Amino acid sequence: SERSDQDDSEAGEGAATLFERIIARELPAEIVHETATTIAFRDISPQAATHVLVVPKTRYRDVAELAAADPALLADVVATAAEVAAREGLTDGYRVVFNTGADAGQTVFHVHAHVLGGEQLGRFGR
Ligand code: DGP
Repeated sequence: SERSDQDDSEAGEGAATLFERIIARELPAEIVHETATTIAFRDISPQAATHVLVVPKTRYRDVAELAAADPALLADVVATAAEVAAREGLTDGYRVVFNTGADAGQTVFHVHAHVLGGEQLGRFGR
């Protein structure tokens, strides 16, 4: 049957998420960095001059679940974010954001860090 990506993301372990399909190269993305445990690619709808998503190759629904299950993998995600910032030339700083749940507007339930920079950023959300 027809199912959206968001439906897939809520379907448990059986269905591949959008980001799992990017990891598998089944969907195109502009990949900027990859490690054994993480992948980084440009956000399709950039909210800053530089906007890259860092995704662990193992799927957890959000950063809280990742932290509880595999803190070393969370550290890998943060280290990859720093490496991306260096590669992107974000020498004046950058922001790392994990949207978690509905009020934060999380839409893809495969944990990802947003790396934002390349300009002076506003102070947090509305
Ligand atoms: P959120 O779940 O709100 O933290 O953000 C999900 C982000 O994923 C959002 O900023 C847009 C981005 N996104 C959604 N679909 C695609 C896609 O197919 N390719 C890429 N590169 N980014 C996507």
